[in-house]
Amino acid sequence: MPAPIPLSEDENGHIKAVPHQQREGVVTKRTLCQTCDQQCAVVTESIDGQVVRVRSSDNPLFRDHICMKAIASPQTFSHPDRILYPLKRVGERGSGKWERVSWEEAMSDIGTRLNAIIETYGPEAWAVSTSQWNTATDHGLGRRIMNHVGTPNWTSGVAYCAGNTAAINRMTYGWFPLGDFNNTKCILLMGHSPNRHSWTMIYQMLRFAIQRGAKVIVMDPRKSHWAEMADIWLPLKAGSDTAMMFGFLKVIIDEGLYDKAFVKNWTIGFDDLKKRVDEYPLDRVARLTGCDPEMIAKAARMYATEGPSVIPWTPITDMQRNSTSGIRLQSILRAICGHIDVRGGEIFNGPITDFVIEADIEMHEVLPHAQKMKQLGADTHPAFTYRGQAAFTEPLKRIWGRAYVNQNTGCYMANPTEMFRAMCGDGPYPVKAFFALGNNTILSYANGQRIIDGMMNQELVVVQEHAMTPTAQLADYVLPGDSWHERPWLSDAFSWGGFLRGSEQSQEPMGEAKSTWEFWKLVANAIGRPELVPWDNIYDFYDDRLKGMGMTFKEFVAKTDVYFEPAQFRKYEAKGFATPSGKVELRSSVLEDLGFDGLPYFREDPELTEEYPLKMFTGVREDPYFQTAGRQVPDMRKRCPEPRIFVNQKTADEWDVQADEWVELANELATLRMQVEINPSMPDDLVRVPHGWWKPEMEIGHGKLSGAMLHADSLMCRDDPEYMDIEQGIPHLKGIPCRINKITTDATKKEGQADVAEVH
Ligand SMILES: Nc1nc2c(c(=O)[nH]1)N[C@H]1C(S)=C(S)[C@@H](COP(=O)(O)OP(=O)(O)OC[C@H]3O[C@@H](n4cnc5c(=O)[nH]c(N)nc54)[C@H](O)[C@@H]3O)O[C@H]1N2
Ligand SMILES: Nc1nc2c(c(=O)[nH]1)N[C@H]1C(S)=C(S)[C@@H](COP(=O)(O)OP(=O)(O)OC[C@H]3O[C@@H](n4cnc5c(=O)[nH]c(N)nc54)[C@H](O)[C@@H]3O)O[C@H]1N2
Ligand code: SF4
Ligand SMILES: [Mo]
Repeated sequence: MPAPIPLSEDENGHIKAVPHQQREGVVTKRTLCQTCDQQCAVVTESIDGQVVRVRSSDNPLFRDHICMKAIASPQTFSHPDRILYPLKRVGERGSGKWERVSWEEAMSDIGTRLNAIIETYGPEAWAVSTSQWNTATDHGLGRRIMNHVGTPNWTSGVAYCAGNTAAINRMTYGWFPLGDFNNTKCILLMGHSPNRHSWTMIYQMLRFAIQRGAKVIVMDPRKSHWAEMADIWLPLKAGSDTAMMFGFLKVIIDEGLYDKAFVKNWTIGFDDLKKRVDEYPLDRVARLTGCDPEMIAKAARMYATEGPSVIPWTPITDMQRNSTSGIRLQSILRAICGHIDVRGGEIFNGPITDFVIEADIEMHEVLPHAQKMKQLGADTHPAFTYRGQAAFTEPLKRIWGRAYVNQNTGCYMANPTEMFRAMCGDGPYPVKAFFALGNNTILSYANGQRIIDGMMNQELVVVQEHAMTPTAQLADYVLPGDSWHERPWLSDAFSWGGFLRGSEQSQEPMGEAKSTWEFWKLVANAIGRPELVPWDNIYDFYDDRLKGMGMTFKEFVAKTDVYFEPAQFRKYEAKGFATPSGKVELRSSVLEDLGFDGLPYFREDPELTEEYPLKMFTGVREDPYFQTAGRQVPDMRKRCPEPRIFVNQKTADEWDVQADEWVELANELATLRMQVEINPSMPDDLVRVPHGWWKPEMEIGHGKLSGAMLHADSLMCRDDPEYMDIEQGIPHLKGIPCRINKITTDATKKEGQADVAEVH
């Protein structure tokens, strides 16, 4: 096997792409990187059938759309610890003992056991958690099988990130629009902070927009690199974005800066909204957010009048206890300022004509109504469940021709917290079979301990992975997933972008790795429902979906880098919006019918206590890793070897901690161990906690989970009602009370040191 080419570094340790040399025997393929959801167009180079290098695309449109994770991907995918064969648990669940089995043996047992569980407890006892992009080749096949079998209990990481945004945007105008970064004149970043190695494509697009003269407003408690270059930086308190947007609206409405004709003709509920906004005079907003009222007013005027403006999608507002109101206020701002479905604003891209979209594959219409209503969370936090989205079926049909169009896979999800409760036996009915596909479940939601308990309480746990993650360690079967080097792909940007792109397969799968699409085909066979997947292989499947466009997948990829239909603006003038009223619902009839406030509101965080006087947020993504993945890759790990909290010097002094010191970070749920970074970007009394830490080199098995029990933020993320959004039921990851403990006792000190020593 040829060795992957090592990364080339400059004198600062930064990654340099190696200049492209056409070497003899090198085969190049045009691909879409799927290490994160950006899907950057990149070129793979293979020698003797193995990808050894990944470089930037030759298409000038995509120049420099590449980050260190893509460049490191040959090293990541050929890592000696990669899962390459099906593994079956031997011994107790979580004992860390495995034997290699064939796919046939694994799938036959999985099929038999799944059928037995469905027969005993009902189909809803089968729950699935996935990632949107790690399982990109799924293309809705999993939902299709689940819908036919009769279980609504599918959830995903997108419940906290972009999927839930899509579902809530619909409450206002029936769809989740996408920013026209190429033509915008004003960008409002609500925390969102892409950089060279974090969402590289968006980073490049934002930079180009600024070079063209676009204004930038940044809301961020931390002085991020975007805050430094912004026209206006609002250093708001963590978790106060919703209050801030009320301040924007107060100024915009009072000063008449909104699009009056649009509001008159295309919205309902403006007077009610105005009354609610009047409850938020600027001095109140200034108190709630900690920002200068004059600066708030300036920013609001800039957003309203110097547009067309965009509020790029951001997970920051997805993960707050006022998240539904926050996302609603974003959409209300866009709408009343006239920034929707206009050039340079936020555009309603519909499904591509003559293409079989994922909603057509998913077939939500076959799941009986009674089963839809059983979806976990439907009663308590329905916003993104079938129940919460039911009012959109008719409007979606009217506008886009289909009753169930999913966007970012997020519009028909079970609520994760309710799902894990049911897995523990504390739900309305038992969940007894759990599949995690490309999703490190224990680390990727809130209240990780409950997820562990829920997994331990299952009769069948199946994980498809690249690595022996903490989640895989509690499985009955760990099945090898292929990588994006090893599969073809057809992307419609999860029905969000309105464009279509293809990715060539660069090499054969290593070992016995299979795509998630193939996994689901095997599941359909194993449960005796082969008719649900009538395609022989993924190429047939893609060809079938492209048939209406008159080409095969291979023809499509050979010809096209990006396929899109020319943008049309103000499409609502012909058919209205995909809401029950056909208008932009400033006061949401859907939320009201579900029993919630139809207008946005702000709930203040509970008072801090003496025990937990600090606040923490999870985030500021780490360049070398994608979320919980990649810490086994040496070239990446050396850039970010340990989980580090950021605090400023003042907070460090108050808590008597030094740079690089190992400390405990504690709250009601857990005590983690992290290293201190004194970071001047941080405000007082706020702690940044990195997301998704575990150490693949540490001991596996229940109770240890390769260091996850010491380092995973999910263990500290609260999902009790005080710290959850009401309508969606997602946790507040931007302002959880906590404290710092010095590691004092000899025993813990020793353990702490051992932990550190193991890594170096
Ligand atoms: N507590 C907490 N929870 C969070 C967040 C947080 O900050 N804190 N962040 C949220 C956000 S923003 C997101 S986007 C989600 C992310 O949630 P996920 O996307 O589910 O999480 P990842 O850690 O990226 O990926 C999980 C696993 O996929 C595996 N994998 C990678 N590629 C492939 C593949 O091609 N095939 C297969 N089968 N497996 C693959 C990786 O090895 C990794 O273990 O988590 C959300 N959850
Ligand atoms: N290298 C790399 N890149 C990634 C990822 C990765 O894991 N690794 N993950 C990708 C994914 S899935 C996502 S969702 C994105 C997330 O990427 P971003 O949207 O950039 O989110 P974060 O990096 O978590 O935090 C961005 C900023 O939010 C600020 N912030 C914290 N709390 C608040 C708050 O309450 N309000 C406001 N307004 N700001 C706040 C932080 O100070 C920080 O500067 O990154 C993507 N890019
Ligand atoms: S930002 Fe990096 S990891 Fe994400 S798709 Fe682009 S190259 Fe891949
Ligand atoms: Mo995300």
